[in-house]
Amino acid sequence: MHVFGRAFQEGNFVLKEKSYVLEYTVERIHLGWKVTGTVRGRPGRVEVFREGAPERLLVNNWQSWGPCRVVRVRDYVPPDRIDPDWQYTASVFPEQLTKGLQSDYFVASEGKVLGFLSSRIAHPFFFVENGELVAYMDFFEANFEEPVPIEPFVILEDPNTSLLLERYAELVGEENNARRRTKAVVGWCSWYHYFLDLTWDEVVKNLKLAKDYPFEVFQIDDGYEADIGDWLNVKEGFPDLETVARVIGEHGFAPGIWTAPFSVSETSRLYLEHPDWVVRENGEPKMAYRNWKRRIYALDLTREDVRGWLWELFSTLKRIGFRYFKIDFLFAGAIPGERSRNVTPVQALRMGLETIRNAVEDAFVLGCGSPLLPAVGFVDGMRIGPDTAPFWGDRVPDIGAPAAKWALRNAITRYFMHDKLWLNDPDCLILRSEKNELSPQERRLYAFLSGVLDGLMIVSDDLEFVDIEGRKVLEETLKLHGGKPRVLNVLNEKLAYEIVSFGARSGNVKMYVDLEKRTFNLEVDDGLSIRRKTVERGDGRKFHFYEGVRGDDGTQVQPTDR
Ligand code: 7D0
Ligand code: MG
Repeated sequence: MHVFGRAFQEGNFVLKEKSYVLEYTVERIHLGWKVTGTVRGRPGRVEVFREGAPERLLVNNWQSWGPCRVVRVRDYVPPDRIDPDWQYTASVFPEQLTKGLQSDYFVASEGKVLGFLSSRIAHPFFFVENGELVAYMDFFEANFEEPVPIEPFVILEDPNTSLLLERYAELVGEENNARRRTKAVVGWCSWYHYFLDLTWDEVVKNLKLAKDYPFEVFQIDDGYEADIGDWLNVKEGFPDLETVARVIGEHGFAPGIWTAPFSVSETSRLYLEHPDWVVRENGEPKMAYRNWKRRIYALDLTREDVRGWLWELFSTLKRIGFRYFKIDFLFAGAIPGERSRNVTPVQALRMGLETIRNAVEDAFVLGCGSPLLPAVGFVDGMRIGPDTAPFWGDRVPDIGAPAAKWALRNAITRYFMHDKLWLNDPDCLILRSEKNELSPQERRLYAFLSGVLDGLMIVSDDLEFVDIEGRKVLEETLKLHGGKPRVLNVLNEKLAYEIVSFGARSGNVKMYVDLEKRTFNLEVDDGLSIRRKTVERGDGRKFHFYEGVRGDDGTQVQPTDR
């Protein structure tokens, strides 16, 4: 094992290269070693670590929607083409994906976790080349006259890989001053029923029905706005956003709203008025991605005027009553390209995230479509998987496309980030009995597993279609919530997981879930000899559910004060 090209050894070292000087320390920490240091000059791409690649590797994509999965290193076949419309969801360096196996930020293998503790300036990642696992930090084109900190790197070893992943997340949380809210966010979101066909009548209808649910937050998603970028202009049929927030607040919920704040549609007023605000390539506006049948550009977040606009936008939304902000397609803020200042794309992204955080003060921010490490410390919650869907998605490829199956897989493999980097959002529960291809068992599997994993609990249904059975599923789900989850066999390849959660509201919970067979088995033990009942069957087996409620989850999203 080599660190900065030198056989592994504790101590202080200096690496002098033509274009940069890197001073670093390798020191022992609990369960392993930590590498810290500073760099000056124009480092470009720096090799941090190198050793023989293990047989199986947990590889992680850089942003919310991308897969986090176990790969057999020798069998890995890179894709021969990356969809240019979505290339930057796959990587900040999409060109290299056809050349080999990449993992962003960390990797795990049996008994070992290698990971970077931050992405403040550089993009840190792993690549398998010629049977070797190599870690890099890429500083893009940046040139540092004064030394800047490198992204700290850790090597962790213990037979219990789950423990190591949790330890890694703990270190990342400390390093980035992670925001730590400990209580549940339970709510409603419009997306997975209404998609872009949201209407104000349906919002009001659901607000009335929501009174019977334990929701804190009521969030409108994509489908209210005039265009991408024109967030304060509503589409036809919607009242102004001040009214939207007021009506939601009057029904007793914290008003929530979706935006894609670093994205600008080619058709938007924002772009027509400020064509100079977007990231460029060879002087021309650069497409960040294509969606809504349009080219989407990325805001240049290094511009003072852009950040002024962003601050105005979010402080206005806060002032008119919104308290929960789902901010989406954040990767756009970090695409490589020409910006007003010579900082890295990662620094640019963080300038935008910092501006939003300052504008909304202590309102709840949910990151989505977001590079993971750069967002730690700015967001309260984070989507950690692809979109769910009202279908299982057995034939949907595992590349970030909507599917209940792949959303759940990521919720499992990234479970350890929860409560350490942010609150994990496993994406919405879909409980309705109509307009839903999920079987009753698949709905319960999704909900119960989300409960056991302790993340956000957001329902996304036309509540008119949620029957007594759906209501019961939500009630049972909330009893499984509130514990400390651990996935015992996170590196298994069969998508058959064994998960425990200590101290959930109904007691200690054990859940076996098989995402291929779509079956589960759930056991609850409250440590007392109280009555237990059989509630559900998975895979033909019975499991037992104990009565009783424990713990408390108060409100953590501020209500709008009026
Ligand atoms: C996830 C993708 F991989 C690609 C994409 F174009 C969108 C996406 O999910 C976002 C977008 C779909 C919407 C609204 O436009 C929802 O808010 C969803 O929850 C997000 O994750
Ligand atoms: Mg918790």
